[in-house]
Amino acid sequence: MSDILQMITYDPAVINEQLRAVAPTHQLSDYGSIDAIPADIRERITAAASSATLPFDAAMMEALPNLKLISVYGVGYDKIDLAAARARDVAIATTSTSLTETVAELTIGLVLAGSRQLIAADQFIRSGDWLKGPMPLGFDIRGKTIGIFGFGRIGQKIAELLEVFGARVIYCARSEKPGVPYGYRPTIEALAEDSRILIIIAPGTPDTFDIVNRDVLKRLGSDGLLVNVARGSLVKEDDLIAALEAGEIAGACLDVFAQEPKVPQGLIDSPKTVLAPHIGSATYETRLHMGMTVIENIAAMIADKPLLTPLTF
Ligand code: 8YV
Repeated sequence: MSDILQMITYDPAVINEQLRAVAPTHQLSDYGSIDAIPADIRERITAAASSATLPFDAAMMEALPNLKLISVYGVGYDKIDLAAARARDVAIATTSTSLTETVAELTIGLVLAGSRQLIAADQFIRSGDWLKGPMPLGFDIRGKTIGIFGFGRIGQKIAELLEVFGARVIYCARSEKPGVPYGYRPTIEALAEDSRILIIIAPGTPDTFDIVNRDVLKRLGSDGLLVNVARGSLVKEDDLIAALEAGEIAGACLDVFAQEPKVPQGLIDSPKTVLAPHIGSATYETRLHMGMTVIENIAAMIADKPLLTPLTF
C-alpha cells in the first residue's frame, strides 16, 4: 500500500510518466476533489505529488488517513496547513534546491525591464511612436542601492547577480546573516527608505501578509521600483495601485499576485507595471529538475529512506 495522489499535470510531460513508474498513481483531476475519491483508494494513498500553488488543508489530510508525504513541486509552502501536517506526522518535501538560479535570473530580467522600460520600448516601436521622437530615459542599476526583502537561497543569489552589475545590495531578513557582505536593515520600512529598487523574495506567511503597504511604497519613493517575485500576499495590491496612480513610486514589476490567475485591473491598466504570470521557475530545465525531485522524494519515502529535500517545520 503505497499509492500516489497526483494533484496536477506536470510539464514537461516526462515527469508524469516517471511518477507513474514509481507506484500506482491516481489523478486528482479524474475525481475533482479528494472527497470524491473512493475510500479504498484514499486509504492506499501514502504520498501526494502536489505543487506550491495548490492548497493542502487539514480536511484534505483527514481524507487521506495513511498520507505520509506531501511532495511539493516548488519551494513555497504557504498553501499547506503546517500545523495539520505536524499533528498527523505528514512530512513535507519541497524542491528547495531546484529553482534558485532560475528565479534569480527572472528577477534580474524584471529589474532590467523596469529600469530600461523594455516592455514600453517594444510598444514604442510597434505603435510608431519612435518615428515621432526618442523614448524617455531609463536609469542604470550600476551604482544604485537595491534592497532585497527575504535573504534565503534565492535572495542571496539575486544579490550575487546584482553585484556583477555594480549595484550596492542591502537586505532585510528576520536576523542579520553573519559573514554576508551586504548592509542589513532590520525592517522593510528602513530597507525601502534606502533603496532605489525594492525586491521582494520572502515567504508568504502571516507575518509578511500585506507587508508592502502604502507607507513602505512612499518610503521607496517617486523614483523607486518595486519587484515582487515572492508571493502576491506580501503586497497590498490596492495600496500599490494607489501609489502608482499618485506617482509615489515609479513602477512595479510583478511575477506574483494575490488572487492568481486574476490580476487587478488597476495593475493591468497602469503604464508603470511589467506583469508576468508567475513564471519565476518556469524554464524547461528547472521544471524538469523540480519534477524529478518531487518523484525522488516520493520514491525515498516509499523505500523508507531519508527524503532528499525535506522541509523542516
Ligand atoms: C511554483 C513557486 O511551484 O516554487 C514556488 O514556490 O511558486 C513556483 O515555482 C510553480 O509555479 C509550479 O506551480
